[in-house]
Amino acid sequence: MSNSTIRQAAEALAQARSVAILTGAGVSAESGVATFRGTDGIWSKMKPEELASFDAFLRNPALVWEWYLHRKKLITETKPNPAHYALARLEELVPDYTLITQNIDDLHRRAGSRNILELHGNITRSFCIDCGKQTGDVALGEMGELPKCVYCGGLIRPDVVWFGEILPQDALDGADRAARRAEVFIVAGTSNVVYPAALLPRTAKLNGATVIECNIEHTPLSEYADFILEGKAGDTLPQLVAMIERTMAR
Ligand code: BV8
Ligand code: ZN
Repeated sequence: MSNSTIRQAAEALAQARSVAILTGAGVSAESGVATFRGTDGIWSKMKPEELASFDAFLRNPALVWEWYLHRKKLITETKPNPAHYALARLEELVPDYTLITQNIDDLHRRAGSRNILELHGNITRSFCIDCGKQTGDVALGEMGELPKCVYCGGLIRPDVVWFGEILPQDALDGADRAARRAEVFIVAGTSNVVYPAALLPRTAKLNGATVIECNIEHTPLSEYADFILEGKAGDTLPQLVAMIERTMAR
C-alpha cells in the first residue's frame, strides 16, 4: 500500500462530516478469531448449512450449541486488536459516524466503539425460540442438556442471524441510511459475499461516497473502491487514523 494512497484516503476522511464503516471477520482475525472463508476459516472445516441455519439448529441443537459455546469461549479469552481500537478512535474524530459490523464477537464494543449496528447479532446474547425472551449467559448442562427458557421452558438459541434468516430490521435500516448519507464509506476485513450486508458499500458508492477498502486481498468490491489499503487491518487502520489526526492538526 503506497503512502500516497493512505494519505489521500486520510485527506478524504479528514474532510468528511459523515462516515460509515462495514467490518467483517478480517478485522477480528488479528485477535485470533478465525475468519469464515479463509484457508483456516471456520467453514473450511464445516459447511454453513451444517451449523449456521435454523434448520441445522432444530436438527441438532446440541452440535450447534457446542460450536457457539466453543467460539464464545475463544472470544471471551481474546481481546480487541489495534484495528478495533483505531475504529473506536476514529469515532471521536468524525461528527456523524456509524460502525456497521457483520461480526458477532462483541470486540468493537469492548474496544470502545459506541454507535454500532450489529447486522448478524451478537454471540454474547441468546433468546428463547418460543417466547422470545432474551437470556444472558447460557451453558450446556453436565450431561449436555440443552439450555431452556426459565419463563416457558422453550429452547434457547444464540442471538445471531443464520443463513436464510432476515437481519434485524432496525440495524439494517440504520445501516442503509448511514450508507446513503456517508461521504466516506470504509469496508474493512470482509469478503463482501454475504448479502444483504454486501449491498451497503454499493449503496454508499451510488450515493456519491468515497469508498476505502482495507483487506489483505482483493474482493468483489475492490473494483468499486476509490482507495485500496492492502494489508492487515491491525496495521492499515491505525496508520490511517494517525494520518487523519496529523491532517486535522495542520
Ligand atoms: C438473508 C452469523 C433472506 C452467524 C452470518 C446467493 C446469492 C446471494 C445471496 C444469497 C445466495 N444464496 C443465499 C443468499 C443469502 C445469504 C448469503 O448472502 N449467502 C452467501 C454466502 C452467498 N444471506 C443470508 O442468508 C442472510 N439472510 O438473505 O435472508 C431472507 C429474506 C427475506 C425473508 C427471509 C430470509 C443472512 C446472512 C447472515 C448469515 N450469518 N453470521 C455466525 O457468525 O455464526 S454470516 C458470516 O459471514 C459472518 O457474519 C461473517 O461476518 C459474514 C461475512 O463474512 P466475512 O465477515 O466477510 O468473513 P470472511 O471470512 O468471508 O472474509 C474475511 C475477509 O477478511 C477476507 O476478505 C479476508 O481477505 C480478510 N482478512 C483476513 N484477515 C485480515 C483480513 N482483512 C484485513 N486484515 C486481516 N488481518
Ligand atoms: Zn421462553
